[in-house]
Order: sequence, then C-alpha cells, then structure tokens
Amino acid sequence: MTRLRFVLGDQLSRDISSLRDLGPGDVVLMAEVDEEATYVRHHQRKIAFLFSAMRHFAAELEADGITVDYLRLDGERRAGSFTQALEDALKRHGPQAVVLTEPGEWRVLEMTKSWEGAFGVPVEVRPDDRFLCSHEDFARLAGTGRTLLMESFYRRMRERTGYLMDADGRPEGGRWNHDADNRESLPKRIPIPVRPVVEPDRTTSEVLSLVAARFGNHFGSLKGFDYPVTRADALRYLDWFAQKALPRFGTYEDAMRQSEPLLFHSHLSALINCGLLNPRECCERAVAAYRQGHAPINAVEGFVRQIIGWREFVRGVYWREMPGYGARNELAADRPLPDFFWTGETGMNCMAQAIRETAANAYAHHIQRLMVLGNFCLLAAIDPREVQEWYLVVYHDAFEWVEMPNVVGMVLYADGGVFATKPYAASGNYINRMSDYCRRCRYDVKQHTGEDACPFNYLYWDFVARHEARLAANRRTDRMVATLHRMAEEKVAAMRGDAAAFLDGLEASGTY
Ligand code: DLZ
Repeated sequence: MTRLRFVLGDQLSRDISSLRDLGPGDVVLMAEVDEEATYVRHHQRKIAFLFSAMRHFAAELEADGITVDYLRLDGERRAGSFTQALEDALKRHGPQAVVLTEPGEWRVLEMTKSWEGAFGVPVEVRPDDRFLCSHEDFARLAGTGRTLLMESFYRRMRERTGYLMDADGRPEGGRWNHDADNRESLPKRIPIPVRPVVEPDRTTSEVLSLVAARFGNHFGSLKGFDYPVTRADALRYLDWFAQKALPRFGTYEDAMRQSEPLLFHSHLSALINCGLLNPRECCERAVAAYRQGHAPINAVEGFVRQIIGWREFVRGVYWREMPGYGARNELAADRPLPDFFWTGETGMNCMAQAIRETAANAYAHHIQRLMVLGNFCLLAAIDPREVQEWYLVVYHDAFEWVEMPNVVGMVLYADGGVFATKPYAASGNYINRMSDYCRRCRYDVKQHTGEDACPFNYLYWDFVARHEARLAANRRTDRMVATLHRMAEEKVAAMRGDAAAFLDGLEASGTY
C-alpha cells in the first residue's frame, strides 16, 4: 500500500511518527504555502528560517533515496494552502492513505479533520511523540482542577525521565528547583561567549531572496541571517551551548544587558520547535555536561526544567484549554497594541531594546519577553488578542501551542490563574536590578511621578490599585496591596493620574 506522508514545517525530524514506517512507493509531501506565511504576517526571518530548514530537510530525505514531493512557494507546482497542497498531491500520486503527525496548532488540526471526507482517502493522524508527555498523561500528571501546578508537574516529569535523579529517586543536588540561585544580575566585566555563525548556503540565499521579494513588507529584518537550518548545524549549536554558555546560563538566566540579545541563553527553542533538535537529546546533552563536571546543577536543572517542565506544561495547557483559550480576558484588558511595538520608537529604553532586538533576530530571551514586553502589556491592559498575535508573528520559535499559553496564561494572566499562580507584574525597579537599561534611558527609574518618571513605576501601582481585590486575595501578591496601602494617598493619586495620562497618550499617538 502506498501512502502519502504529509510533513509540516515544524515536523522536520527523521524520527517523526509520520515517517517511522516508510515503505517502498511512499511519497513525502512538504509544502511552502502562502496561507501559513500570511494568516498572520510572520516576521521575515521566521519565514526564511522555516522555508530554508524545510528545503534542507527535504533534500536530506531525497539524498537517502526517499521520494519527496516538495512544493516551493515560487515553484511551478504550488499551492495556496495545506488543503490545496494535499488535494493536488492526491491527484498526482493516487496513494491509498495519508499519514501525518498531529499538527501543533488547533487551527491546523481542524483543517485535517475535513480531509478524509473531502478527498475520500483514509487520513491517519499520529501522536507527536517528540513531546515527552502525551495528552492523556498530561491530565494524569498535571491534575484536572481549574488551576494547574507547573512545579508539581515538573517533579513528576523528572521522576518519569530520570533526568537529574539520584539512584535513590531523589533530585540531584538535594533540591528539585534551583531558581533561587538563578537571579543574578550581570557583573560588569563578564565575557559573553561568541556564538557560532552559520553562513547562508545557496539554498538559504535563495530563500532569503524569495522572502525579501514576497514578504519584504512584513515585520523584521533578514540582515545577517546566521541561524542553523540543518540538523548537523543544529547539533553543533547545541554542542556549543553545552560547552560555552550552559555553565553560566542558570546564574544569569534573568539578566539583561544593553545590545546583548543572547547572553548565556541557549537560543535553541526554534530548532527544537521545528524538529531539527529533539527535546530529549537537548536535556541529555545538558545532563552529560553536569555529569562531566562541566556545568553546575543550577544551570543544568534550570535548562532541563524549561524543556520537560515549562515546555511540556505549556503544550498540555494549550490542548486542555482549546478551543476558546485565546479568547480569555479575565482582567478585561482592551487597549490596542501601541504602534511602537512595530517600530521600537519609544523613549523607554528597555522596550526599545527588546523590540529592536526582536526585529533584528526574531528572538528575545524569556526575561525580555516576560518582564519587559509582557510586563508592559499586562500593566497597560493591552488586548490579549493583539498581544497574542504580536508574539506569534515576531518570534521564530512561536507556534500557537507555545505562544498562546505563554501570553494568555503567563504574561497577561488572562486565564485568571489556570497557568500561573500570580500575575508577573513588576515596576521599573525590577528591570533596573536585572539590567543596565535604565542607565541609558530618558526616564528616571527612581522617580514615580512626573514627566521624567519611569512609566513602569506609575503603571505598576495603577495596576495594583485597579486589581486590588484580586491581588489582595492571592497569597503571592497580597504584599503588593499592603505596600500600596502604606503609601501616601496624594502619591497614589499622582501616580494614577500619570498612568491615566500616559495610557491616554498611548492610544492617541503610540509614540511614548
Ligand atoms: C509558520 C509556518 C509558515 C510561515 N509557513 C509554513 C509553510 O509554508 N508550510 C508548513 O508546512 N508550515 C509552515 N508554518 C508552520 C505552520 O503554520 C503551523 O504552525 C504548523 O504546521 C503547526 O500546525
């Protein structure tokens, strides 16, 4: 029986479930389609990364003697959508069945459900077992209550995988979580390791020209594209991380520095999410660095937790809460996303840095995403739909399964606490402690009111006042309200007045 194996752009693994039992006569279908690049206007670099990785992956399959039907966006045979690509391929190859791995997004999974009926061919959708936790196991490990606890889920994942567990079933280093050691700001003279650069080859150069021609009006820049697009280069990047950046990754995980977008971060998320790296091998490489005495426990535990804790948890929440998760708006936030999210033109240096680095690299690290950009959106009550779309568009690792719970649950607390136990709100003081941004800012982080005051300060206290009842009822945030109550009434009134003026101005001009 010949089967058509439909491999999507974020399934670029040789051992993806849809390719496992390839037989003679089977054809692998892959398609660059306009609909996927434009249903939201993805960052140019994100499209280039995915198309180039897809083309390299297809070429590797072909080199191994596998028949690949690859549709290029600008090819003679082309299709506007996944459904169209499949319909045309069925006519060309006449297979007896279609096999694919479960798509990562609800929207695409819904699409696949119409295929069997529409085309009269059996469509087998297999689990995506690149994830370590199946949908069924997630309910077992994370619980079924309204609020889910990532920390207990993570511990159970540690026990299941055995990562960083000693022979007696206890966590290595005596603790499950070493986050308390991972909140240092950067010392002035610490050397930042130099990243490997992957020069664009012919395939990547062709893709870069295509993206510039077709999507040149999308957000972001293609300049200096140097990210891995093959499995071999992705493995080299992982190895570089384990050797050069991992040892200090934990300690400085939350630190930020002007014009240093990557610091000690792995920058592996896009490679994992599109399939070039397997999450298990990334954990195992990090654990090996620990065993060899090359990286300390706080770094390796922090890295492993991001993958088997945070990443798996996010994915579990997405499928548990869909459909409807994207519409959650518990804090009734309704302000439009300011224009400066697309231009970086704002006097707030931390925001300008994070947005400009995002435009340049289709990447910002997790503290920039959570405590600068996300914190601003939370405090300024930006509409969760608009924030979701921005995060999905601008980050090269963003697929809806990871972007949506991150934004709805963690960044904006728009699900009212399904995902996170508290809103991640902070004043300028936090940003000042963790970065050198404030020293170069036109606003003064020490001031709370007046023209020169850091907007994060008055927006923060205005947020606390607006959501006082909710925050007072939560043991993790009740201190914020107690502190607000200790402030002089006139000071609170002045801060709230400045916040109102700032937010009005934001809607009017978008140029703060
Ligand atoms: C994000 C994206 C883009 C820009 N383009 C394609 C494409 O042309 N072909 C493809 O197979 N996948 C693409 N993707 C990823 C999909 O939009 C989608 O996020 C995943 O298939 C997950 O369901």
